[in-house]
Amino acid sequence: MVTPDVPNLSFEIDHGVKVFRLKAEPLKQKIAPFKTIDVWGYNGSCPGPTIQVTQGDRVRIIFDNALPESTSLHWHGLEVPIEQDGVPWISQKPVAPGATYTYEFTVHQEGTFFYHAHSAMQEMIGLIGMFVAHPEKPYAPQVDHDFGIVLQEWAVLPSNSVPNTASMEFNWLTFNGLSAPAATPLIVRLGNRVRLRFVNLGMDHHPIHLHGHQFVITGTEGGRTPESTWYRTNTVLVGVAQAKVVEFEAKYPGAWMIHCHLPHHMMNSMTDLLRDRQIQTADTTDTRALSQMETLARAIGVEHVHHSPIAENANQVPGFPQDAFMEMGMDEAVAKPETYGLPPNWSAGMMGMMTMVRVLPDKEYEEIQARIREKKPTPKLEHAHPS
Ligand SMILES: [Cu+2]
Repeated sequence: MVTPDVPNLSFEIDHGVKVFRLKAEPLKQKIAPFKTIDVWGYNGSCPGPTIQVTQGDRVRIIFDNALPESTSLHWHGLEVPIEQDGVPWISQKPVAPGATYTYEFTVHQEGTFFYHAHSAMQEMIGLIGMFVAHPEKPYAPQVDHDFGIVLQEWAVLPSNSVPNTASMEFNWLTFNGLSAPAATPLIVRLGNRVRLRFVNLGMDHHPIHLHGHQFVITGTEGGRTPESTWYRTNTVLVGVAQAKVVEFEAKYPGAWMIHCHLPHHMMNSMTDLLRDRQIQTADTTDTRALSQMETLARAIGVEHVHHSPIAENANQVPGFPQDAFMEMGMDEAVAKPETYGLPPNWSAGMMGMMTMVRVLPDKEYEEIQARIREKKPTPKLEHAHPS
């Protein structure tokens, strides 16, 4: 199981116990090529590194608190003894800044869980990570690809870097700590069976939609669901504090979107764009204004602001513009082996809580896997600026 853009947490074995080390600390997180924010995470990552164990494992987590305030670790969904539950003052004393605390329990469950600070604002500034317990006996049918995705949302005003954790208005939405198009595409082989595990710790429920395929919901935060409950769908509501696991056969080749379908969650820095939109509305045919906007955009890593055609009389149409100036192509800024071979300006259509599953025939699949192994950069696109 892989969590794209997030590392796995390594462990050592001590007399049969899997020993993990987690450190909560403040971090700078580059959520988009032109946006770095201040978050709190674990071991240099937000969301924190993924813990993977096998059902039946005894685990010990040695936890260091490098935050400026007290915290604790809660094992969300896991049936642990009360003294391991990680709730300040109820099941333990808070872990003071600079202090170390050891958790230890046996994982008798299987499924998709997570760990997080049990303090509301700390959750909203990023203190969450995935905890996956693989079953003793593999699930049937077996999958060829298994991906984990943590859903988070941030309220960070333009020119600010510290999320407002008390806000109800979110303008940056991330999969595994990255907004589209920065999130790494999921690479799967045509004909393979794919599992996606979603975990949500935020203020909103996210209806996650997959293009071009039907999936079945095979698990929740409570573990595997019986096959008799599986039904075909293509959108799964991942509620706050929930995990949802879906599986599908990757039957159709292509770059298929996976995204939250809330319209405002399919945007980046919405407040920025709305402000810019008003400027543009003054005279959208003013090419000078547009080139100024392009220059500004390039300074922050955006290759161009928009390339979709606009009607001659656009300014006379009530409601214009809607999405005309939302496109922000940045293929080069987000290029990596997993984006190799996508059509020019692909990144212009990717924003917010969004990624894609690239279903690739053998030859293309092997080519990208080889590039990933060799860490080969994606060559500069010949038509990065389509006209
Ligand atoms: Cu959403």
